[in-house]
Amino acid sequence: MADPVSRELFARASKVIPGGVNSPVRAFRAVGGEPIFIKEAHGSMLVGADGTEYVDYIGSWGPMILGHAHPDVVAAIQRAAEKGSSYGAPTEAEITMAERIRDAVPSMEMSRLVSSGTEATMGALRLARGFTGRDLIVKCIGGYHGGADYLLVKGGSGLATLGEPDSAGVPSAIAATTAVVPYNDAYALEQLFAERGGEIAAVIFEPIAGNMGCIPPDPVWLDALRTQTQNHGALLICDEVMTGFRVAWGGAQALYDIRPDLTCLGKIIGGGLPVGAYGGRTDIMKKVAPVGPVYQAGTLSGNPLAVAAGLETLELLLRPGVYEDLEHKGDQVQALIEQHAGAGGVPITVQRVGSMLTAFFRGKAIRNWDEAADTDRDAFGRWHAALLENGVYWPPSQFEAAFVSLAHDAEALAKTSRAFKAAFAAL
Ligand code: KE4
Repeated sequence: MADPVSRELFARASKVIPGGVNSPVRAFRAVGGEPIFIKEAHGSMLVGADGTEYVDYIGSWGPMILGHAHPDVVAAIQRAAEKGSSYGAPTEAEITMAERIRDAVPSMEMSRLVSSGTEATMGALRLARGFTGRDLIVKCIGGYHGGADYLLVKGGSGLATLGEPDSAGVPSAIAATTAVVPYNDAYALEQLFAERGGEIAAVIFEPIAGNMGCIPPDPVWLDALRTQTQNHGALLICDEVMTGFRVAWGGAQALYDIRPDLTCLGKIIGGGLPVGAYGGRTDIMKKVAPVGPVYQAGTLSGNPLAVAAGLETLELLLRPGVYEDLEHKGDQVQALIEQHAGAGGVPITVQRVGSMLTAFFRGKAIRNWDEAADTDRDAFGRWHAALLENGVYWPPSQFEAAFVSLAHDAEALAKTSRAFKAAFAAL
């Protein structure tokens, strides 16, 4: 049960904002109850509207890998703000960001900054269609790549939670330009290419699925993605909005040795401020306006404050041992879930890559959307509510990944352990 202050705020919000939230998943509809409103955050902690502190495993859905309100990031934003908040003209910092992205993710020889992950995937897909002269795009059932019409086809994340494979308002003619295959299904992909390979502009996929819960890729699947696109003249687009700089400095493509044609980034590269990016092979990126015929633009693209926050965040992620530390912290959280679930006799499968993980309420491994949907969401909802009662704010959906930050210290993990113990016992 949400605290009285949050309940009052939610009632007020619901009068002027659809569902009382600015993004559906925040409304707690997947877990029941009403959302806890947040008034501030620091390190690994969220502070609720009534002052209650929670160990945070949402991490703003990925960006807050350093923890909240990191002093160096705050200072970088303050310094930038004192010089003005937006110019609508190029700055040196944007060059530095593009160079930093290229150095970290070598497949991104050139990149364009935008203001969200949705814009990044929209830009990449329009570019793929413009470059290939083809219309059909392919995505995975349960994959989520933001809110563009042609991507809201059997979506994951919020859409999956809503149980609506398509969104209202998406014209059927637009939806028909998107084909879907199950995640980790190389055979289905090969079949689709055999039937329609000549029509396919691109395949866009999450190299680690995060929007149906955390599902690592099968090596055969990864190989089929690269082989099939290569053999049929289609582009391979890695949507690393969530995994970029999360699972490794070079993202999931570094972890699994993938060489995509285009990559989408977001979240962490903005350090909590609105930044997305798409980029890839120079010959493809040179099709983007103003040098090429594929138009894409944005008033606040490359915004000085957002780029300052992103550059400082990336700088701090370059420190030695950061990803080993994130791996260790992620491993500790996984071990705590398994320990306390086991003690409570609750069938749980934890799937994790580095510091992103999901506790699936199912006793078997999950490889795709259908298996993710075969989870006990009622139990998940009760577990989520019990965690909140015990001071842990876990992502309010079975179909989301949880995120551990560098700020999750021994004290935060001890609080988490006590909350896991109480929550599993309460099931
Ligand atoms: P945004 O437009 O929300 O910045 O990014 C869209 C997006 C694109 N690609 C991937 C792989 C993503 O995970 C996302 C957004 N992720 C969700 C969390 N699963 C955002 C949370 C929300 O919708 O409120």
